[in-house]
Amino acid sequence: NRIYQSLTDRKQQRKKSFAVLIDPDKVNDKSMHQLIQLSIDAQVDYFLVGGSLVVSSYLDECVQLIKDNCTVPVILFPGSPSQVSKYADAILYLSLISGRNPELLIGQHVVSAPVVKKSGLEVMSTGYMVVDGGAPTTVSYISNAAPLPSDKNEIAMCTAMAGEMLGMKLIYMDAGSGAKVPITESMISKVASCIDVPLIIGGGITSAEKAYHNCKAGADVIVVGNAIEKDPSLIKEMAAAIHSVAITV
Ligand code: 1GP
Repeated sequence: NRIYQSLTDRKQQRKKSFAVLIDPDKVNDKSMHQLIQLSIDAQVDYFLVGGSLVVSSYLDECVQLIKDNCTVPVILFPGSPSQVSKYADAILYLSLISGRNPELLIGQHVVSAPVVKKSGLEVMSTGYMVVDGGAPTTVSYISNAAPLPSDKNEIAMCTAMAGEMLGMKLIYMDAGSGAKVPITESMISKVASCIDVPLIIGGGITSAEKAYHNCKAGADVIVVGNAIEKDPSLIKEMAAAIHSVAITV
């Protein structure tokens, strides 16, 4: 469990991590090379690869391209059971604990279990909480489950605690890709205060400042996808902001 160990080690050392999210549907070899170089230069900590849909067949190639060109660990963030690539280092084994759709709580896991097991990937059990991002996001629509209301910190806390006590090794709170409204710092700090496992935050983070404040509030890993797709030069700023938190706290 090399990747999970790195996440918990970093948390223990109060180091914040930056994960760049790559949606295989939205990249090609050329844009990937640029993204990889920028990520190496900025000392990005992880790549997350996946998307709600992934209609292309670029997943394996995309992961291999990263592995061939850098040492940044690649973690799969699958939107569906078909998004498994043996070339990655680890996989977020997501259970949508904010929703009440049994398919995404356990059903798809049953279907994908043999493939995931055979892949040899490091499997990280993750309590996935989709929080209302101000307008329907792809994940809130596709999941067919109501997102957690963005102002109900207590529900978020209880959900995260339940996930941790059920044995989940990570909690990922996500406002959804391209969310209009990212998760509030107050929700992040409340949730961070009641769990011990690493807390991943993503969805609608578009500035280094927001990333910084999320880390201050208690996020351990910041995931950014959309904003970087639009402006890859943000990688440098965001990484610097996120990594600066450990020094100042
Ligand atoms: C989505 O948390 C990720 O699942 C990242 O969201 O694309 O809005 O950065 P963005």
